[in-house]
Formats: sequence, structure tokens, C-alpha cells
Amino acid sequence: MSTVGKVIRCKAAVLWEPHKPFVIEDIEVAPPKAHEVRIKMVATGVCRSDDHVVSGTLITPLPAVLGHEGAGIVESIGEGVTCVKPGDKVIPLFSPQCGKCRICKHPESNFCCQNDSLEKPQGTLRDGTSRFSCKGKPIHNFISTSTFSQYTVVDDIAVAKIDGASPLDKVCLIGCGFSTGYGSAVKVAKVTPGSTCAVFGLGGVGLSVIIGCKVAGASRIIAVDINKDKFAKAKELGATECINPKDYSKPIHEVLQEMTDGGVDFSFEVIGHLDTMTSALLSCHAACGVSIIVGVPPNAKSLSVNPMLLLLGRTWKGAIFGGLKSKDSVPKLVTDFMAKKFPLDPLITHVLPFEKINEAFDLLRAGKSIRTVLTF
Ligand code: COD
Ligand code: ZN
Ligand code: ZN
Repeated sequence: MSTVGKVIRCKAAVLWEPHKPFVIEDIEVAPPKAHEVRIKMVATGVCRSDDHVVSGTLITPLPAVLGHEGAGIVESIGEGVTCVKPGDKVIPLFSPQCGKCRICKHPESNFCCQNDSLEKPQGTLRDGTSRFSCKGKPIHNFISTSTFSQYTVVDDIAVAKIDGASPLDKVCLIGCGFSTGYGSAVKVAKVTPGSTCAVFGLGGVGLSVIIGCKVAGASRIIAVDINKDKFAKAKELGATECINPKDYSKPIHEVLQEMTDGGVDFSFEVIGHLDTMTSALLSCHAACGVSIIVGVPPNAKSLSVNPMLLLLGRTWKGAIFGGLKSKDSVPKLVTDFMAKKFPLDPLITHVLPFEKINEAFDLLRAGKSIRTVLTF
């Protein structure tokens, strides 16, 4: 029986308040309004930023359906939607691409003005409401996506149609973690063939930076982590050397400077700590190095920096979603994955049924998983 135009009753993981587990609830998902798309979720990754909401370090209106690294199939579309049709495989975009704002029109920038992340999130679709309700109470959206639900509704500027043959339980990672890391290397840093790179932090995002450095043709990729258990996978994905700051008595940027004739060409901070942001900056060459901030420190804190560190010629940059324009890039990344240009499987350490979402977060918090994919 067709569900088009009807309210769908389904299961979703609702976060009612911070510091509490997710509760699998029966919710109602209203049909999509104009320029909205209702999606049947097939798979979703669990990302650190979802956990930042649980821990209260990322503020978004609650109760909410979290999740922003998913893939699914279009169930129905609202009036005026032309970019997708029912049956299409899609990835929701936490960083939308409206195509009309100043940033979308800028040739290089990607953080569309229609985003609902970071600065004052509303927890709604663009019309200021949500299509979710539970026990008669409206439930908020989360950064335009809300993938921890059997069905979600997104704005049409926040969804990308992808290859119909792609495995959704793998390419869901392109919705956040993989693209954030990979894009930081190929798009933000623009890593050059033969260059030397240093990657601080070997979680799923850091490993994706390594994949990007390798695809871009870097000849040395030095992986830095205080957990040596992370080194085997980093090497499998392209790291040429792995170093642990705990093994040295001097600061790690001095070690890297000595290893690389004064500093690397490109360094990446993929941890989200202020001290490692400074270390990564100092690790790149004073006159030609480029340092990229990928990690966000949970509580907005400031760094004090000597301007001389930049005056000699260093470049210091950062970006959300790997600097990629989402609607344009996500389908291309899926095509590249299908053409085996890069792997995703090594990033997926666990696959669990959606109902075990709290187990997936326990694995993340215990540092036991790189990425857990929940399947519906
Ligand atoms: N020195 C070296 N390595 C360290 C140190 C240190 N002082 N401290 C921790 N580490 C290592 C850990 O051992 C671990 O291996 C790694 O750093 C961090 O890995 P994870 O698994 O915690 O993190 P990721 O890869 O899943 O994500 C890390 C980010 C920092 C990128 C992420 O948390 C983040 O801040 N994302 C925000 C960026 C963004 O674009 N957000 C939008 C939606 S997510
Ligand atoms: Zn994320
Ligand atoms: Zn825009």
C-alpha cells in the first residue's frame, strides 16, 4: 500500500535530553511539504558530532532525531522538487547547497548560508517546523538531516542523488566523516604530488585525510597519534611513517621539522584540541607550509598565536565538510568510490542493527570503533 501523502508511523532514536541514552520510539513522520523530500533510511554512520550533542558540548534544540551520516531511498517528494524522484538512492547533506546564496556562488567556498549547523541551530526544516512528532509532541530535526530514523524528511537543497548501484551501507560515510577528511586533503589543502604531509589524529576522519593525501600523490604521509594501536590501519591506508608523541622527550613539531628538512608541506589537525592545532601549525614549513584545522574543539576556546608564525609565509586554514560543495561533490565521490579510486571498508569496524544505537555510541566513546554503521 502506498505511503505517499500519508503520515508514516515508524521507529526513530529520540534524544529527549543531554547525557541520556537514545530511546527507540514510535514516531510519526508527516508527508514532505513543497521542496521537501521524504527518505526511507537504509544505513547511517555514527559520528563524533552526534555524541557531542549527547554530551552537551554541541547545542541543538531537543528532543531531536540526531544522525547526519546516512543514505537511503526517496519514498516521496513534495511539490516543486525536481532534483530527485521516488526510488532514487540519496545521501542527506548536513551542509546544504542552495545554489543561490553568496557562498554557493563563490567558486571556492562551501558553507552554504542555508545551513542549520554550528551558529544557532533551529532544529527545523527551512519553513521553521519539523515533520517529526512523538506522543503528540513535535520532535526537532538535526542539521538538516536526522538520519537516526526509519524515515526522515529533508529540504531539497539538503539531499544529493547518487549512483543507483552504490552500496548504501558503505557510501553513507560520504555523508560526513569520509568527505570531511578526504576533502580536507584534496580540496582545502590541495595536496600536491610528491609532497610531505603530517596527519595528527587517526580516527575515521584522520584516516580519511590519509586516503586523500595518498590519492593526491603525496610521497610521505606521516601519521601522528598517541595511541599506537591506530598505526596498523593508518599504514594500510597510505601512511608511510607513524609516530607517537609519547615516544619523544622533545615537542612533536620539532621531531617533524627534523624529519622533513624544516617542516612538512601540509599538516592536518584532526583531533579537535588547541595544543595539537598549534603543534600541527608549527610542524609545517615556516615559509611554504599549509596547515589545516579539521577538528572542532568542543567548547569554543581561543588560541593565542605569534603573528611571526604566519608572516614568513605559512598558510593556516580550516573548513567544514572538507571544503566540498555538497550537492555537487557527494555524487562524484560515490562515483569515485564505485570506480575503486578509494576504499571505505577499512573505516567501517562495526555494523549493528539500528536498534543497537546505544551500543554503537558506547563503542565510539570507548575508542573501540572507527565507524559503526547502523542498518535499518
Ligand atoms: N596527539 C595525537 N593524537 C591524539 C591526541 C594528541 N594529543 N589526542 C587524541 N589523539 C588521537 C586519538 O588517539 C584518536 O585516535 C584521534 O586523535 C581522534 O580520533 P576520533 O576517533 O576521536 O575522531 P574522528 O576521526 O571520528 O573525528 C575527529 C574530529 C576532530 C574531526 C571530529 O570530532 C570533529 O571535531 N569534527 C568536526 C568537524 C566537522 O566538520 N563537523 C561537522 C559535522 S561532523
Ligand atoms: Zn559528522
Ligand atoms: Zn547556498
